[in-house]
Amino acid sequence: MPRQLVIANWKLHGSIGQVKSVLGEVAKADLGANVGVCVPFPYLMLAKQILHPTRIQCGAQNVSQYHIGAYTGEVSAGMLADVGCELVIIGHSERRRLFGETTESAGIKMRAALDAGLMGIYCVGESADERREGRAEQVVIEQLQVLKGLPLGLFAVAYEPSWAVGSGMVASEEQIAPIHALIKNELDPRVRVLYGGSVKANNAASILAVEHVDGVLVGGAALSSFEFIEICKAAR
Ligand code: G2H
Repeated sequence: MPRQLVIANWKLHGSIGQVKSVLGEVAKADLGANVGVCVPFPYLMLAKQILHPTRIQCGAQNVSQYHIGAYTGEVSAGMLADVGCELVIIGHSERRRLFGETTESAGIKMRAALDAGLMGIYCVGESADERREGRAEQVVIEQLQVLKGLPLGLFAVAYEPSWAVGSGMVASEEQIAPIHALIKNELDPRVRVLYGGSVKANNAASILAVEHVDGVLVGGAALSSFEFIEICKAAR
């Protein structure tokens, strides 16, 4: 069985000092998992430089759907690859909710990322209302449609119910396992499916032990080298 993946999502956090101190510690640690760290754009080259001697991959948290041209403020997949990025998170619930990301635009970004040789981490997940209304499965299936036909092995899916994101409320095993199974059933059993939403050092082992969980996407806890290293060590 391939090793589980642990991906850090720093969101809008960090500074040169924090990147140096946290990633410096992470780079020195003996991590069993396949690990990636997604930092804000300005810190990508520094992160790459620090992580270069390790197997830890470096990634961004968004990418443009455009390749080149008059698109002020955009960063292309080719530019990410050019600075040594290997990963990019696409369609995170915060981008969908706060910045108008749609399933359609996220799908275009996934193709742009894969074309540039990046691994796409595509986020799906329902809101609290959608779960209450019994629509979690339907929402996730709709979000997955844009992945149909993409080459397996070049992307992973992160199931992040938005009510669990940054809230301290972790989805239960009974909520995680069926959605992960649904994602594999909808795409392919070999697609890696990560769980994201309030993963911490003290709950990582139990989440990583849930059936069909191939790894975790970690937000707040990834800003502490101690917590993040503990989470990586919990991976199989
Ligand atoms: C979910 C997760 C990382 P947190 O957004 O993508 O963040 O672990 O802070 O809930």
